[in-house]
Amino acid sequence: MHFHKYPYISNFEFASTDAKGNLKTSLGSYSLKVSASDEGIFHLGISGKGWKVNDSQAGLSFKPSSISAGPKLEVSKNRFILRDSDGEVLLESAPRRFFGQCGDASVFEFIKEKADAFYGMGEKWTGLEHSGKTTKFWNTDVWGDFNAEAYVNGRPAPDPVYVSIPYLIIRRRGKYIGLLLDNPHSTFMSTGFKVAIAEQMEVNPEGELLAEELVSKLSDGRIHLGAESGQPNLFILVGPTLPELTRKFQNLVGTTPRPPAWALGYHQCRWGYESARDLFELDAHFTKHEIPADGLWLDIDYMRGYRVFTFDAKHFPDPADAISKLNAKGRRVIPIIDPGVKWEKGYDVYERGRKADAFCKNPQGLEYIGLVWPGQTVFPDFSLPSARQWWSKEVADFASHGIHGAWLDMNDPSTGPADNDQMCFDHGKKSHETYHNQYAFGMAQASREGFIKAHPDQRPFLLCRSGSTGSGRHTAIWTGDNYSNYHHLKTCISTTLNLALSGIPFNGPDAAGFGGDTTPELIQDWYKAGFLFPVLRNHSMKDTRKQEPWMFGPAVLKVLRKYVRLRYRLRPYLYQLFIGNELEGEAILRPLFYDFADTKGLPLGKIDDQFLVGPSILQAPFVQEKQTQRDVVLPGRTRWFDISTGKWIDGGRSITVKADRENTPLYIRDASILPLARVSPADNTFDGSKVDFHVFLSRAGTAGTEYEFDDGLSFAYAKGAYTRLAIEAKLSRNTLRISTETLHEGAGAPDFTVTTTTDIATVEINGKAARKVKAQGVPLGNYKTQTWRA
Ligand code: NBV
Repeated sequence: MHFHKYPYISNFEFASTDAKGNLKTSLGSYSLKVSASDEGIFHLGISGKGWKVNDSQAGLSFKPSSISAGPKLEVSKNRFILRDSDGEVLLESAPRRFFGQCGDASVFEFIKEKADAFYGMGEKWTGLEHSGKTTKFWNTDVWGDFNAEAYVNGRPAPDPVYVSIPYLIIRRRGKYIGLLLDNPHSTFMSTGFKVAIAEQMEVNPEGELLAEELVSKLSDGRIHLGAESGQPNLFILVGPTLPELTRKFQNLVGTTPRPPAWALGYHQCRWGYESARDLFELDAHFTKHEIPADGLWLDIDYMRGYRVFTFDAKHFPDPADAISKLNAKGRRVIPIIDPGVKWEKGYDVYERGRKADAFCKNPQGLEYIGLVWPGQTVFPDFSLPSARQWWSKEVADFASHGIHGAWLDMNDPSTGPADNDQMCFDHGKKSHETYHNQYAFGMAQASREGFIKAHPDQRPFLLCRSGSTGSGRHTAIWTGDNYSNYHHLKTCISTTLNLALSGIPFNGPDAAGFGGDTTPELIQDWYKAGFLFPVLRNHSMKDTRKQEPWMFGPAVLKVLRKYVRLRYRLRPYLYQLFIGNELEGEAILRPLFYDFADTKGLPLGKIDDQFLVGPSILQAPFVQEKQTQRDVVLPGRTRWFDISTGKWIDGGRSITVKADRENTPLYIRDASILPLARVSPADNTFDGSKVDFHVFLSRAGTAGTEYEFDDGLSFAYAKGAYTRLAIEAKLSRNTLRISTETLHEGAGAPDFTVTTTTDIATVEINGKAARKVKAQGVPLGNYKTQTWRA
């Protein structure tokens, strides 16, 4: 597989349309089916010789209907035209350049406009905005497939990486359009086709060599979305706003089921944690240093000779006993699970898999063998329902040790030095390419089923390396093997934002870098930047400098602890964002332009070192080495509350802030109500019913939100065991009036306090004077507050 070479557009023959709407090329006639759903999503399916079936496992929720209102799509007379409901052309092709074929390969072409901006594309390490890029979608094992300069320093950034989601977001004239290729094969995209050969000659999309003066005229170029093989299936979504587009896209690919609250806690991992002793030691450290923590992770060394679903007896004489003791201390144990099964006669997991005919075959019909941690290994064929069934049973047996989550690694799939081309699917009948990008999806799906089988009343937490369209329904994703340096700290922001816009809101990087040695400065900056990322896991590679929070002396420990505690204080807010994704498809972390429009002189589309955590929190962390000050864009016609100073700042402008060891630039949007946990600083227990509503109102006016809680653990919420209330806060003069309305009460009544920032003389809660009480929980920032209760 070439990562840096792409099907060349001049080799494609562009199809014509006939009277019946079929597409014709010299290879034959292809049927084109255009359908639309009520939500304004269009599907274009092309089938015929060579493209008979869609091999996608994404399982999209698309219900065609006969809409009359909303956007309109016409594909006829050799052209593609998409119009908005008001008739404005949103996207179009040039005449007879809409769909091209080159053997098994296919491409869709659209005219690009000069001011277009591009986002999404799943996991990309190449920045936030994707203009002028040509990129492939093929899951890689980054350290195995690229050289060190690329994966350490991003020169050039490795591409493609672990997750393949061929979804392109176009921002055009203030509107947002989404294009998704529902094709699991190797796909590609380019956003502004302009090929230069040795920087001498330029070629336009039609393949003619251009004179200098023509190049600039045509540099608007074209947009291409194509595949090297597989049935062409394109979904077209019209926002028109980015939140609407994201909600539509999330509902199409499936939202992320609400995780257990402990998954949103702090996680400690390292390649090298291998035994019960290691985990008890970690637990003792967290207790001693009063850092709340939920997850203790085990890397490959806990296994017996790297055999999946085993424990080394020396390290874990009684795994269930050790795990239950740790669970009793409030810690969860999350072991790594690799897909490779040791190819060994007598090893029970291998024998059962073989009996179930669950392993991938090579073209000879023999078990495909790769070379990974356990030595020679076979690989489950997750394309087969029967193999997924077998795997989920193995997972369920393993989970019965008291395990409620797993770390799913190496599912790119990584087969070591063995080329995975020969790894075929469906009993050897389907090429590797058909399921390569979906391998991790199938593994996550089967693993989730296994956990639910073992613990039907508990939500599992899975963290997976690779993935594809829809993976978010089964698992969270961590962004693979990064490095302890500022390049990775900065780029993890754009990577996580684009993943969030591509249907994987539950993601995050290894904090403070996997490879290389972190430094006291870097780890502090990393925690300050990343403490509210959906996944917060400290992970590092064997033989690198140890990076547990207490490894850098008391001053650094103090800073790291402060941010972990703040995460726990804000966990109910994060939990709301996850509920918002599950129910509505709302993004969790978002770029500034998700909630705010550009204002004069303040374009937001390229800001890649700031982000929003839900609608109310804006972060602008220090992500450059030795940076002493930075500019912060405060968007919108609103005010922002600076938690470091307790001052309100007008939005719609950029300010300069100075670096400060203990503080990070973090702002709360005016008219927000943040639900906070009322827990003591080191406490990691979750009780959503005990909440503190922190009201941010800069002047007379109203703030409102909804708050939902459940047991944070089971599926009972799906049967109604949740409580949801609407909260409104009205400030006039210096009286704050809080009113709550219960929208649903399935998890008992909430016990809430209210925290205010300003010199408010009186607070009324549901019509009665509230009394001042002592605050519970760490302060959000350096400003005075007052807590009240009914
Ligand atoms: O299991 C060892 C590592 C793991 O720590 C890392 O997080 C994974 O991304 N694993 C890769 C396999 C070996 C990497 C060189």
